[in-house]
Amino acid sequence: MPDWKKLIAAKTALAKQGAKLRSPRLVKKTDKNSIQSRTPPGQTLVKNFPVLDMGIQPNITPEDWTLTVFGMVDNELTLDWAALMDMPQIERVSDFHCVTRWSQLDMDWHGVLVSEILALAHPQSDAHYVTIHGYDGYTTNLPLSALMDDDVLVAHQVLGKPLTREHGGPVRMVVPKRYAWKGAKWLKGIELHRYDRPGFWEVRGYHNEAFPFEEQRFTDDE
Ligand SMILES: Nc1nc2c(c(=O)[nH]1)N[C@H]1C(S)=C(S)[C@@H](COP(=O)(O)O)O[C@H]1N2
Ligand SMILES: [Mo]
Repeated sequence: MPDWKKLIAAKTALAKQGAKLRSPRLVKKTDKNSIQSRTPPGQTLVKNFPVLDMGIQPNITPEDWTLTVFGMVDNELTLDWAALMDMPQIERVSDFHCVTRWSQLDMDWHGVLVSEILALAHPQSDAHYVTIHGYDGYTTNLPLSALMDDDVLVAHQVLGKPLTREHGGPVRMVVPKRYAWKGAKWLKGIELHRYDRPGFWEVRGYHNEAFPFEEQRFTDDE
């Protein structure tokens, strides 16, 4: 078993104090307004896609993988790899912002719109919040409406290749408008609720909304 207390303390310290990343290849600062305006306050651009998780990286093959949509839905469903591949495949290029203060721009995610998967499940009218579950036991929470955005994907490919295990392969979620902890790696379930239920980091003081341009890192960062 990993030493949870130690891991959590270390990660929280990293996010609070700023970037002491192991060896990020820092992107040269440019004068380009577009890049500057796309970089949230307190973030440093990187090009090397660091790995961030609790140190448990479940080994899920496409054959093993399923995604279940459950809770307040009229049509609870489980998709396997073949079912996911049968859905419309899209690409979305978006920016990735980790609360530990690195951002990587122009990530080319491939996958399926979460809104399309949710539509198949027929959310009940009083379902307003979701818990996203990972195979490592990780959870994170969002308003259901946040998953309807056109850039929110169940993704199986990035940077031109299938998602590696360390980055959440075979399938993860990406929610580009929020800090990256809102996107579960090794995606296993989407659970719909009437009321909000804080996830793994959210019960440990991370901000419930997590908008990077508002620097909503911790609950006390209003
Ligand atoms: N299942 C799961 N998903 C997770 C995490 C995790 O520990 N478990 N960590 C989150 C955090 S804090 C970040 S910053 C991103 C990092 O994704 P990456 O490792 O692909 O960079 O994954 C998020 N999704
Ligand atoms: Mo993170």
